[in-house]
Amino acid sequence: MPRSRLPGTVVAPEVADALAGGRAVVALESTIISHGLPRPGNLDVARSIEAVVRDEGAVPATIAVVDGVLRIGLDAGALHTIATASEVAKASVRDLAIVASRGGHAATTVAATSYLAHRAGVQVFATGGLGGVHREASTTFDESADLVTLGRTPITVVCAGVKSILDVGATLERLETLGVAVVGYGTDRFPGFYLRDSGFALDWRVETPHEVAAIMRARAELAGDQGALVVANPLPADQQVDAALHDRVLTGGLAAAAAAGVRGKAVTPFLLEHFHRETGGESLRANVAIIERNAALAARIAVAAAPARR
Ligand code: PSU
Ligand code: MN
Repeated sequence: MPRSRLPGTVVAPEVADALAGGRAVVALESTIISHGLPRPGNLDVARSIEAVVRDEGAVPATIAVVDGVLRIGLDAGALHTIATASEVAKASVRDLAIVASRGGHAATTVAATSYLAHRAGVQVFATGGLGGVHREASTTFDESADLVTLGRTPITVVCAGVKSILDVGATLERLETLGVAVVGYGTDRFPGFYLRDSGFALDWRVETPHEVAAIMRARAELAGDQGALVVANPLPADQQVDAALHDRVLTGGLAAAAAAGVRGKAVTPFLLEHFHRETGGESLRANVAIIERNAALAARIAVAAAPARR
């Protein structure tokens, strides 16, 4: 496989060709596959997200560390490894060199995926929900490194907001402080992942992939050190998780995490697992719908923004 000019990095040939030709590429996150979705169905979801991106005319580039190699675009074997291997670390930016030096496997968070995608020249990235400020962060200091990385990485990230397991208001304040732009896709409200509306308003709303592409071009012209552009894409009303079920499971999950003494980067996977178990599959259904919808929108944005198109 050809090595790229990026140290320690292999860009899949199909992705490298698309980038060189100015065609649409969408980066995809791998922590949702390894740590955010239950096995064994996670592998099928990983494949279906890639298929959705292709159906919309873009090339998928799932990002992960496999056998110590940073990979932009995974072949079938690498995707299988990330979805099924017994030891797959959850890597934020600070962990990448450590995993690489040990020759291990790691899935990349929103932070690490954004960082590697931007470095490889990929402009659009689809994920489920961003990491953010955890509840009680004022005493635990638990704030996802996603935020600070998005503050210095000029990439367009399509997500469904952040989960209600976080302090949504504090997360929005930190995004503002860090210079991360946020637009609602067909909404004036910041989405709450399982719920269409987190209860917080947004300043900006867009309606089409072309509007997002125009903002991306304007951002490139303005240049300078820029943060990310977050495109917040809510679930349609009829695909949300029932609000009463959601609130009940959230309360139970937060109590269970506290009782079990779960800390640090284990908190998010613990709460996601709790949701999947306690909602009897409802949260999983919503989670898969969110990722597929975000992948489709990201692909349409990537197509609208691709240099080869203009
Ligand atoms: N939020 C979700 N699902 C996820 C994650 C966040 O709704 O799977 C994952 C993403 O990879 C995100 C990471 O980047 O968790 C944030 O973890 P932490 O809070 O430990 O930074
Ligand atoms: Mn954390």
